[in-house]
Amino acid sequence: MDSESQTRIAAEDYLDALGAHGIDHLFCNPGTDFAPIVEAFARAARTNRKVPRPMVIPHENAALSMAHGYTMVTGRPQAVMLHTNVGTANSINMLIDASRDRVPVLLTSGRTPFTESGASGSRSAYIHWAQEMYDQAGMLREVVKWDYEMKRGDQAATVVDRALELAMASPKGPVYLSLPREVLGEVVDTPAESNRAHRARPHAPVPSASDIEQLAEWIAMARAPVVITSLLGQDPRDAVVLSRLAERWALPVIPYNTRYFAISANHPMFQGSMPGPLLDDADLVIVIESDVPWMPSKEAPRSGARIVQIGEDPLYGRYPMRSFPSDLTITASALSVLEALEQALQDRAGVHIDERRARLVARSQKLHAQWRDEADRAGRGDKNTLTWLNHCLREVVDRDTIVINEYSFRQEYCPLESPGSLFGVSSAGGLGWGFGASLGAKLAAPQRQVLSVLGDGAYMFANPTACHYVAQMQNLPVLTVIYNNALYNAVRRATLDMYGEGVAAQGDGRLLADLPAPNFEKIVAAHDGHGERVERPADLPAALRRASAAVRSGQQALVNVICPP
Ligand SMILES: Cc1ncc(C[n+]2csc(CCOP(=O)(O)OP(=O)(O)O)c2C)c(N)n1
Repeated sequence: MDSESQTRIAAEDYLDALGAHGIDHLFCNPGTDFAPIVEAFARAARTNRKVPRPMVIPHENAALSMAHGYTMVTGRPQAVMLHTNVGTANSINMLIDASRDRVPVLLTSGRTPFTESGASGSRSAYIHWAQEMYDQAGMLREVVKWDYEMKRGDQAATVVDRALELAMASPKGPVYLSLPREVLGEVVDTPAESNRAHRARPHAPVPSASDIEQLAEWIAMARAPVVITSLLGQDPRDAVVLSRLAERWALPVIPYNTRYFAISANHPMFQGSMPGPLLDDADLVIVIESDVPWMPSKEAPRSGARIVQIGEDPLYGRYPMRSFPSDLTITASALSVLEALEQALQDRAGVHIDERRARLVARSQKLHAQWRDEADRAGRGDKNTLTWLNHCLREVVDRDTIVINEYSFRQEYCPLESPGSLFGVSSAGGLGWGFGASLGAKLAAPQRQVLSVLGDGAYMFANPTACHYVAQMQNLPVLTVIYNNALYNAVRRATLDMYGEGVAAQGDGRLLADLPAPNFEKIVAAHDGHGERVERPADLPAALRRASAAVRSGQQALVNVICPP
């Protein structure tokens, strides 16, 4: 027996367990609680054991959004380790985003040593007393599916099994594990190989035959159906089947606040991103994976319309209040419902299908003409606009590009073609996600161009220095395009919406919303990146092309597009 196997510590078992579960990365922001993890990584490097690759990410939100980005591209959960209560607290914004969008991640953090002296790993730094909490997981329990504190060193493998089986069970989501330093440092026996208990994982739910029959019947009879989606496309196969169904059955699709690619804007059944116009007339509203399918304070389906709610958790059991009506509620994965519907509809004839198709194709052509006109007009204007920015993105977006959207991307002006090519900020709207997610996506798909389109506010929430640093140090050249309206426009809109006749409206709702438009392009330059500031519409296409060329040659790039409101 060599000296290392005599002193094998629990942290080694723990890293082995992560490796055995196919976790490629441990995104870390370390502290004094990490000593056994550092030792275990050092030992693993000497023995070539399969363990995750540790990466230091200099802000916790960036670490978590990177894990999110990696998983949304690969489907495989990753692990994050942060420093005790303080590091964990810093990450909760991104944890809420992941939680609401059902992205599995194993979030872990050290727990300050519980022994004041006497054990290996006992408290040895001033902070170790003040960092202790009565219930460290309490601050995030509401947004994880499971939390646990490892109690003994010999638990490492079973605890990781348990964490990941729950993270991956439908509906997926983050889980949390705290790791006391003494426990990670415990000396454990050399593990017997392959003593792992077999644990078959459950599949996502599938629909009942009778529900599918009912829905197929309603689709066949409907005069004006509409499909509203938000999370559909999380599994890229969803979009392939939806596209076929929409084509065959003349089903208009509205990806409303979509976080994934559900359908291409070039598909004739893509009917814009707002449900309002079609909702007024619809007699069948099929909501697939959408927590908020319309804004009830402003619009609603007409009375008598049949409403169907479909999703892995169609009641959104973790949302305190949600009261969208439903005539048929199906707990099942989007893919299983779409595939079953395709089968069930095969032998039916649609009553209004020809009329429906003619009407929707004409509507689509009209919408496309409008969007083109808007873009033409925007290009002739004297200032950049959201429309022009999106239209110009066509210069650099190809079929292989991954687009990350934190507010400002619109397929209407820059249609995408490929399932798995679009990812948007969570329905929780915790800003600061996009930049880190783009780094995670690039790590997952190094051969693809990754473009994130961010508001200036969203960019600043991402701790941009930390993200540019990661792009540089980890060689992750991503393209960041900032829609810089020098404003928290969402804040301004909310003020004007509620107090349009109020005193705040006299200042155009800008109180607490106005921002300066700093030279963000100089921040990327500080990290050896390519940065450009674009004031005039005519200069934008070439600037984007230069930035994309820089990215393709391995340099991160940022285009600061000044879009005065
Ligand atoms: C972490 C976090 N803090 C605050 C907010 C509230 N908020 C919503 S939108 C917004 C403004 C975002 O600004 P920007 O990205 O520039 O987009 P714009 O509203 O100008 O389109 C803010 C502050 C939030 N969503 N998330």
